[in-house]
Amino acid sequence: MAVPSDAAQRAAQLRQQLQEAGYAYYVLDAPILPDGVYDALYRELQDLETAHPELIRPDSPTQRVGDRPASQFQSHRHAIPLYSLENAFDQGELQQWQERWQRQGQKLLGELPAFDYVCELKIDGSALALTYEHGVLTRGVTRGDGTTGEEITQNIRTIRTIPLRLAVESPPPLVEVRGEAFLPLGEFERINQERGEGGEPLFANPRNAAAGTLRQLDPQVVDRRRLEFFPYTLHLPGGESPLSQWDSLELLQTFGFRVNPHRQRCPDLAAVSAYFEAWREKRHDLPYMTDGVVVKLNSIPLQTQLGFTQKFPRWAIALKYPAEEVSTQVKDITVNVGRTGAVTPMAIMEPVAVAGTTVQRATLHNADRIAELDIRIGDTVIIRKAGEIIPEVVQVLPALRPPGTLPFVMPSHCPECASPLVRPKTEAVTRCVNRQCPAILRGAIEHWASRDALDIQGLGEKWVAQLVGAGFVSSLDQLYTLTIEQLLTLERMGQKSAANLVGAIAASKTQPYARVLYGLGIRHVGKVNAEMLTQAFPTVEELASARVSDLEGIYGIGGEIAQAVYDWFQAPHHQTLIENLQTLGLCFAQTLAIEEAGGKGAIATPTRIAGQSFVITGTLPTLSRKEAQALIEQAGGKVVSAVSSKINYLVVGANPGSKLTKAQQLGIPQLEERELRQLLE
Ligand code: 3B8
Repeated sequence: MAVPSDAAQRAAQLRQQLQEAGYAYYVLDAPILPDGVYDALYRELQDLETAHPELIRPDSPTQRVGDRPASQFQSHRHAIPLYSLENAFDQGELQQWQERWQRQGQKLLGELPAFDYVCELKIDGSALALTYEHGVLTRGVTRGDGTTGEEITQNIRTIRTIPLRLAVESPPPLVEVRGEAFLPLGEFERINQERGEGGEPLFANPRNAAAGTLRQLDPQVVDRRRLEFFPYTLHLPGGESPLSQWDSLELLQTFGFRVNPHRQRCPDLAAVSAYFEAWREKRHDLPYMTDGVVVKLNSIPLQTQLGFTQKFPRWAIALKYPAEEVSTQVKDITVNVGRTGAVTPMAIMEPVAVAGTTVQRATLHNADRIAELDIRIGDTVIIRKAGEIIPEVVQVLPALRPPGTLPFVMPSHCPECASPLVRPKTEAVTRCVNRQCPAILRGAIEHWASRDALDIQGLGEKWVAQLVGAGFVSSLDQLYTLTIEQLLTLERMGQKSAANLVGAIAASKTQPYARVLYGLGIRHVGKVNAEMLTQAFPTVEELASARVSDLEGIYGIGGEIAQAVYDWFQAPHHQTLIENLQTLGLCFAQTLAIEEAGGKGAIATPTRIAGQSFVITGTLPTLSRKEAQALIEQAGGKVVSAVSSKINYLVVGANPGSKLTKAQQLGIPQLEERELRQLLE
């Protein structure tokens, strides 16, 4: 069936409008359309393309995120090798580099032409080569070994600062752009937090995180980690290249790229040094990692004449800031069993200051890493605060090794429960798989009680260890049957703390479904995924009976997550746990209270407190009693004067009266004013 020409025209117009709006939003950071309008245009284009798939173009904004994960990546040989840069670590080495290229230049040209330099910040990410054919992005390849990389076009398309089509009327037939893909620091931290919550190993630094993300098989996962890109070279094979690096960067900007704004022309090395010094401290305020400055000869004809050595361009060099690394001694190597059973070796070191903090533990990641570096107790090691976040051991100094040390061997049995550890062939992680392992149980309870999960105040590491040690809690649901009497048998537990803890545990029953789901600690299910899962499956019954394919159908839930959720619900002991928690009154459904709006024409008002009753005691920090009561009533709740087992919450201020004691005895949840306000939001 032929596509109506007006549909084709409209689709072309929408593509153009969306491309311009996306450019304004992502590249210029100056939106020209309200989000709602953008979304409406986007949906219109999507609908047109669904009705007429012939209209889909690879440069359509709808084609940024593919829906089919790759099974593996293809190798691709670079038409022009991707060289890396030679490093200079001080002004002397920089000077030597200048002398070297000048000697070479004189040899080739007889005399030295006038020259200047361009300085760019050295972005600490992953190098990419992008190909545009007739203006359309057709290929994206990683650096790999410089000669051959991996074709990851599908992933690169998700990067919003990379144009799918060059923004010029008649683009050159073939354009190759090179640059650095990177994760902004905020994204890096967000991803690591989510990974921590999901029980996954953390990325050591933004560079590893960017490289790991680019090699993800599932483009939806890539899309959720907002990678960015700064271009730095432009090749026009068979065409006329710009005459200078400076002009190349300008042209890249015209093509619709976001070019790093902190570039600078420098007439000589004194100006280069001034630029380097100016950024030494200031770079820490940038939202991305930089580890130095790239100095390039500006003249491209001169670059071409100088060419490359075996490994590096002669016309460019990276002037690096000293890495934040220090040496210290390893006093011990211990292993830590996390809530997923993952066993992580840790070095315990002489405390040492690095990048502004004192550290005495460093992660050794896994057994392979220890074997690779051959780290032993007693060794002097170099540690780095990678990405200024997690310290890691980067090097052992064998010259300083004391006599009589032995290679470290990973324990074969769990240090907590003595059951044999397992290591799946395809993974670097060693795990304890004993469901009753106290370390796993403690981790699971701590996670359940944590602020973003059930937020049980007062239930920290110390009490969890005692509760598990005493055998009072061997599964999450048993928290809810703890009594004050039991708690009083624990070391250093007083009457007041015991009552508070029982109250706090009971209060957690009112937490919403998404927090409960997150609290269960299913692998890969962090806060964000928990929220998405509860939106898509409003009850736990629906979620528990979902097939992998149903789960994968949700935006942002990739194959790995879907499988993990499915597997979790298949385990009979997890089914029992859900049943028990449900019986205890924990929330396993999205709640929407229905409020009658004056009889006829009832409307649904989403409020969490409709019909619930409150008692207020003591003086609240900012609200008077009347004000607090008014707020509660506006939100559909009611305020009563007497504490009984029927009330839902006690709102507690300064100098509370006997109502507090009574509420504690009854296990009534308590709220401070701040928490009340959150509840009413
Ligand atoms: C030639 C030029 C490698 C690079 C280059 O920010 C070459 O220019 C290179 F063979 O790796 N990380 C930059 C960055 C990296 C390179 C570069 N310019 N700004 C960077």
